[in-house]
Amino acid sequence: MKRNKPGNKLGIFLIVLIVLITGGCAGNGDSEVPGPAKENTEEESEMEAETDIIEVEIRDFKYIPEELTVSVGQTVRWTNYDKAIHNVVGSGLDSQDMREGDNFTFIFEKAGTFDYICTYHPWMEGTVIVIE
Ligand code: CU1
Repeated sequence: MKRNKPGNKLGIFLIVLIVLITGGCAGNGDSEVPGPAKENTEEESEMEAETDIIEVEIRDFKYIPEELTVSVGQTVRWTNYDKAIHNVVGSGLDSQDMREGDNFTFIFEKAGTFDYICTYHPWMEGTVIVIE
């Protein structure tokens, strides 16, 4: 019998040691539950609807629509479709002269009622009501 080979003894010892070590480690590894890697995908929508431009036509010596309700922060754009010169003046608005095809934009940043006229044709009246 050749049972006492030092190399064999050492080999078995090492195998047992490795099994114990890796077994223990594997157990720990399995029990480790990684937390859900949730990424915050909250969309920062720019509220495009709030920034849409509201159109007012100046046509046949009238503002169309004559009365308009918008929210604070919205933009109104007047466009002159008449051959005649018009303007939009009053309540802090002053478009200067608008020839055919010209437009004037204004951002309403405060709530309130904004009455305006055309200084060339003062019977032309318009109102923008701005709400919060
Ligand atoms: Cu006018």
